[in-house]
Amino acid sequence: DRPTLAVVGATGAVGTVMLDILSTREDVWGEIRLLASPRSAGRRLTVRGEQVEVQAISPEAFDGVDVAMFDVPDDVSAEWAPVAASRGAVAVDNSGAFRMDDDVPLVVPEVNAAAARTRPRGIISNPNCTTLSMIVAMGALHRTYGLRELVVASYQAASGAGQAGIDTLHDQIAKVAADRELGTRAGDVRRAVGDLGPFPAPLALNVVPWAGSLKDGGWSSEELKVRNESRKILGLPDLRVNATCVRVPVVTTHSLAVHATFEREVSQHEAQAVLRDAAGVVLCDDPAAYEFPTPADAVGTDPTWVGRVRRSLDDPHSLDLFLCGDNLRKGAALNTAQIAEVVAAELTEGR
Ligand code: 11C
Repeated sequence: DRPTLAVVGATGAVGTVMLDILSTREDVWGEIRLLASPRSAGRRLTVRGEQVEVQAISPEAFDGVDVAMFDVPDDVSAEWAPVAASRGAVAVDNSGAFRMDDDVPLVVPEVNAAAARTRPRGIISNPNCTTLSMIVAMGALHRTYGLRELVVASYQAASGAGQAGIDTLHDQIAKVAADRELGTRAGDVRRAVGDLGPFPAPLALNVVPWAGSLKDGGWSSEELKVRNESRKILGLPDLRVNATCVRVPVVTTHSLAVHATFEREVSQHEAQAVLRDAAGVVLCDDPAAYEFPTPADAVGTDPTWVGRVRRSLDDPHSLDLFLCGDNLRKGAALNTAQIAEVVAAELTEGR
């Protein structure tokens, strides 16, 4: 009598990782149903070692489903998550459609698992991958020191923009790889890469200080998500947050440089111990041995990797640190799966 799971959007960049995660984590599910747009219906995908045929999404497709995970664009979630909920499923949504709604919890199990129990609309939101790549570690430090302010610069991977982002980065790298003169004159890389794909500037041989859409005051939607979602997850509505979100030529794994200020005085060694002991966090911090997290080493793994932990030279209440997290795993599919497992445990308890 194990709960039935529906995965909506199993064919995208996050959905593909989701099927891998469902196939490798401890299995708490009965039936796993794969749902997608009519365009993808009929495809066969492998989950838990078995071929499952993708069904076209419809209201009836949610009948008998206990938990429905959504890895689809905002507008698709906005339409279908309420349908799933009206059919009796708990919707766990990885889009931005509901995250800031007061009656929808925004959940990171290591930080605020209990919030998942109060879901008046039957919808639970999964945070943005940039927020998720730092929030488990920042939650642990907050529990020890009391967080007051975050100043963040992100180094975001191409796959944050989905499969089109991955394909664009590889195509651009192929175009620039052979020409050793490139990167020496303004505009030469731009001319060489041609198609920019989902990015507003070349990503190969470059960094791009932009992700998301333009909001008031020159902020990007991504920067506001980091601020608003961190406040909601940590339960700190007045937390001061300034983020600058930057895209870098990395396929998968977001990194963040964080300057965090706390109520209490911090110590480097104590903060390292807090991070070492925190569930879901790996401390990788021995610069003398060149040990610090990098996307190339963290990709494909589940934890948040933290290194370069330093106490501010000018403020005993502040820490500086560098984090890496796989944006498709903890940043998206893994956290969604963890939330779904929290709900599954609750449903199984009640049976
Ligand atoms: C990026 N973080 O790296 C974005 C993608 O709100 O779930 C995810 C957008 C979101 O471009």
